[in-house]
Amino acid sequence: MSVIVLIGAQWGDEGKGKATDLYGERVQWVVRYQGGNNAGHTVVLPDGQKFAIRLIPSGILTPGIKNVIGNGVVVNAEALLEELAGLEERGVDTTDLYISADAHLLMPYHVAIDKVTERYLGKAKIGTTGRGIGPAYQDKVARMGVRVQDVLDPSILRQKVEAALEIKNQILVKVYNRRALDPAKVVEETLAQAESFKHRIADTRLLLDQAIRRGEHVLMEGSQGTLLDVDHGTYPFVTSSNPTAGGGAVGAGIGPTRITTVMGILKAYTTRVGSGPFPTELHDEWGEYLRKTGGEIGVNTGRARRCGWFDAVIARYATRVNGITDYFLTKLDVLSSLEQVPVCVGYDVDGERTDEMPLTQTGFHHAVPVYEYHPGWFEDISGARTFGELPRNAQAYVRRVEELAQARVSAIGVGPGRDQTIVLH
Ligand code: 2SA
Ligand code: GDP
Ligand code: MG
Repeated sequence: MSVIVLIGAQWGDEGKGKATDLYGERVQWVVRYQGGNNAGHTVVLPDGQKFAIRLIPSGILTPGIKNVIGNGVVVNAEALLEELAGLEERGVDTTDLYISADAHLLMPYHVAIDKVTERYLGKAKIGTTGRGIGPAYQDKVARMGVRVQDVLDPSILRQKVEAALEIKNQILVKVYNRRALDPAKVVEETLAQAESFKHRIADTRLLLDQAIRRGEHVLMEGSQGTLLDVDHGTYPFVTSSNPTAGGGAVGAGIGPTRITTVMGILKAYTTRVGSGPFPTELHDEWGEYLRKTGGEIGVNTGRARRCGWFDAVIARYATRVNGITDYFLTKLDVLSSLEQVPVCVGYDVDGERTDEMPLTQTGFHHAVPVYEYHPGWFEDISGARTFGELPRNAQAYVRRVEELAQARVSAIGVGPGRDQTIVLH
């Protein structure tokens, strides 16, 4: 058996959906362990069909795979049903989707509070997806959350929603000058939605344990990325969960000793959505070039992603905090046709050179990248299927990334398609 955790090594959108889809052929289970419908994973099937997956594990697109929404996820019931309907409309069999009884429900008031808080913060805003993720996790940690299992007991659900709204309505009305939400209506809507997903509620820890004992393979699919982790990321410009590998054990209920592989997904350059420091960000025509060539637009919100060169400091940090054993280097094709390819190997922080993440957030804000320049390649590499078919300079770039990131590159993406991948190990 193997338990693989697949995580983003940068600020998300590294191409995790495609990677999950690729490894999907080797596993029987795909598990989401954190985040919610703030995620956006793109999968392009061999017949060219493109799917944008938000809350549901990407494994849903591979027939025969069982999919789990783990206890660490926050579930917006309306978004879940919409996504299910959208998949079913396109002929996807959604039978094998199980939802942890202990996952939290993301409620309409979380969305309202996320949006008004961002507006209230003005210039200091986080640049959230506006999906209510932060407020939902706040309630979870404050022990005021509503869990998926609560829909099985309407009187408990009512009590919890009433208690939560007692406080939330004060905030919405008094602080933000918004309308109060009616608890009875919220409960009624939640119960109506539950009719369509109740049959999927399960003790998913037990299901996964039984599967692992049978020798089946499990893939834990991270959303967002290492630098968006609430503990290890560029706080406060982060999401409110733990995408890093350790979060996989917690958010799926699979003990850490059972994890066999930690696969980091690493884009051959860097992108970020939302606010926060980003040392290699390009504000010139090269940033625009990467955005256009790489199609760097948010899957959920349609926001343009900020773009910059590859940052080896971040990659090495991701290797360390996740215990990455292997990398999937994506979007190498986007770097074709550049005279030279810059790689950030360290930072100058207020006149001092460092090759590691600065100790403080202020240090990271001040970090100026130190670049080395690699000769580029002009060949179209999207048809390459072996490492040997890559131009020599592209091979050298990959080897240098490997050396700087301190973990081997096991796969390389040369296009968005499922088959546009070079597998090395
Ligand atoms: P939130 O909504 O509370 O999680 O936002 C907090 C920060 O986390 C960032 N974040 C993301 N960054 C990249 N991609 C994400 N998913 C979508 C995608 C984003 C989209 O795959 O394209 O459609 O815009 C994602 N989700 C959260 C967010 O930008 C904030 O910086
Ligand atoms: P995720 O959130 O990490 O799953 O990534 P997204 O789906 O948000 O963004 C990645 C984008 O890159 C998607 O549009 C993918 O189809 C695309 N993509 C993934 N791998 C490659 C690759 O190797 N080359 C190119 N050109 N596109 C890729
Ligand atoms: Mg994404």
